[in-house]
Amino acid sequence: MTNLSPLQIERLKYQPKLPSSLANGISHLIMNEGSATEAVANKEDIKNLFKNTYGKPTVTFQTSTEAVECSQRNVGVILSGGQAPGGHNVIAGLYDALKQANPENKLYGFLGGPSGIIEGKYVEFNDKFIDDYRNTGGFDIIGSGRTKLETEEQFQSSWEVCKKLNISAVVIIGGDDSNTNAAMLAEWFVAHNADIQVIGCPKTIDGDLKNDQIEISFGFDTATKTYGELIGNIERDANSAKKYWHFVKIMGRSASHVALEAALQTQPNITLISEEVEQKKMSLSSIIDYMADIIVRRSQIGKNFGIAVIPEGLIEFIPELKAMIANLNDVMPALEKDSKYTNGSDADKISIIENSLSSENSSVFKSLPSLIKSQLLMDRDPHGNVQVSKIETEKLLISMLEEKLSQLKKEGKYTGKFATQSHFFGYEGRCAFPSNFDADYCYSLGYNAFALINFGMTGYLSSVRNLTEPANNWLAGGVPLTMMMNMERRHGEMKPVIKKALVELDGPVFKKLETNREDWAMNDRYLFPGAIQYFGPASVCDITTVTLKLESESRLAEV
Ligand code: FBP
Repeated sequence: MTNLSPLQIERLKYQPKLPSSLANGISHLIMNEGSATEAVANKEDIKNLFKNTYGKPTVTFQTSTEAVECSQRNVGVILSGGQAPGGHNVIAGLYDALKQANPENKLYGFLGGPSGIIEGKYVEFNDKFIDDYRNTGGFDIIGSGRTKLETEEQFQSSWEVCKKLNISAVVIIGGDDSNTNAAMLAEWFVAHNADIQVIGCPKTIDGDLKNDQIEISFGFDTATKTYGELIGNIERDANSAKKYWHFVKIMGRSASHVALEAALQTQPNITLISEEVEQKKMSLSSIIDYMADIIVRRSQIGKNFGIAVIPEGLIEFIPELKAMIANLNDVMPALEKDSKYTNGSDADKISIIENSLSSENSSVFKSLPSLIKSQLLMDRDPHGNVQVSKIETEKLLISMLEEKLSQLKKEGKYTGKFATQSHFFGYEGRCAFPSNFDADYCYSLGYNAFALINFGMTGYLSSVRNLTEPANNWLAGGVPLTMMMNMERRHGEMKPVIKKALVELDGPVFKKLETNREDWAMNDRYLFPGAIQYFGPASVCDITTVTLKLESESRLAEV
């Protein structure tokens, strides 16, 4: 590779750490089975849809002194969904495990996400290919995509491609939607006696693919540290100039884990948490009242500046907007087949939508600025999700606050200045060099995925736990994908999907924000985490997120 930065050169040399249970290699492992599992909700529906892969036990690995034979295998790997730091290391870990197990093994990378396996677009990895990408950010090694695997034709052509390459296992590195793909493909292959295993790896900066067995998805650590650095820098700027309110929207499609973690790292004046908004049934105007109150009170003590952190998915949690978006999602599939709608201008579309929604939802839609209306009508992603990254919620809040504050000014209740800057931090963090934590975690997840393959498992998610401990104490194993599934409405139909883990309002992470919120609002307690450190004391370089630390402390306290 040419054009390498000094840091890139150093990171290529980093040797990621493995849990000690995997450190003796794939050929020296024992797999222990736990008890049978059940889906997180809609158990009967999920059991019926996944007749062959439902109810399997969780498994854990332990080293053994006896060597087991590792027969020759070809494996395919897919990067799926949004980029997350460490994806390349998952592939490196998988490759190293596979080659250590049997040098004749082959690893193929499907190009451009799940469409690669359907269309037979692939590369074969070799040492040089893999070495250029070790410990680097991005998914550019093979690219990614969001194709939903669900039709008979897609499954059939994936099978054909695997047969052609003699592939007996596929690893899908993805978030909740991509691992839903993995579960569907695993079931289909078993049902058709295809003899192809499917293993998932928990990826997503959103941090919403977690449960008792999966402590965190990879990428969350690096992405939140990157946003933490950026927010910290903005806090310092705001505190220096003392003239702007900064509104920072933070990526994280649905759950607010990323915004919450970034807030705990930096202690801004206002942090909105979507899950709380939903639970307290806060309307858009009550959110504005809450924010305006802090802005007014700060102005009374001479502080016409501050930082507000806003989760990307907020709009879908505000009750009246949530109901309206659900109605939109139901009416849009039919409208998208109607040329009057598809060929219409933005204004035509808005007017057709206003007439198609229920009267209550239509008036909510009408109350929004036209910019937000058009953004709400943009295409859904292939999994039926609103593309919240394209909705400028931070600007919506600013414009509503401007109105509210000028009203308060007229009433003589506010005399401050409200000058704003808006930011959206998302893409800045998704391809950063993985932190030491993500570099190690991802490598272990990939390595462990091959251990699951070698034991013949299918429909499992690679699981590495005990993550607040040093890497050698991490616990490696697997979790059946069906255990995380429930039924949800997508594109107007009920579908089996992996349930997203939302922020728990009675959990220790949110509680930490809640207890400090008023203090942080008025007394600038800004924290400046600085840039991610890769070299230096472990207390700085290997530190995990506040979320992981608080959740682990709380789990230990329960035992
Ligand atoms: P995944 O769930 O696929 O990991 O994607 C996460 C994410 O980064 C969200 O936080 C964000 O809303 C979305 O992807 C953006 O999607 P895109 O990359 O298509 O713009």
